[in-house]
Amino acid sequence: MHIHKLEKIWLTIGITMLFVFLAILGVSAFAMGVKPPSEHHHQLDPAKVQETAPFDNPGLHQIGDNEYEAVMTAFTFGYAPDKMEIPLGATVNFTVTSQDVVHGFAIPGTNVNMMIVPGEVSHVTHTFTKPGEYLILCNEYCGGAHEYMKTTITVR
Ligand SMILES: [Cu+2]
Repeated sequence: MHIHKLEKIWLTIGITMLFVFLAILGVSAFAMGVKPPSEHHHQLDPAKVQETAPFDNPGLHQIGDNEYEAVMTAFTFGYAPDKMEIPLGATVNFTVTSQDVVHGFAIPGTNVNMMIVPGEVSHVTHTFTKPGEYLILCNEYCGGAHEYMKTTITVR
């Protein structure tokens, strides 16, 4: 079998690159101890969300002059608490977790848009300067009734 000179050069470069990459991977994994973050410690147990502070006391809590903390839990397929009333002009710090799978937390028309990961607590802050009904919806596919996963907050 005849192999063209240029093909031999390209085969040599390709095989050399493969071994260089495998050597880098091997040295970083076995000699330098680089590994995936599998020992990451979760902030809370998703199965015990209702017993874990601050999620044992969900809802809107005043924490300052016109500043509130909204403690919420996402679940298939909704949010707790279901409805909230926010005073006009208030700055709201949302503290949200999930008790089952990954959910979204987005308020269309604002820059509130975050992923809610079970075991983790997500934070976002927004100041509501316009009165009205605000929709909170899930924008991470989370199961059969994902498209019905929503709630509303009223600013007045
Ligand atoms: Cu969801």
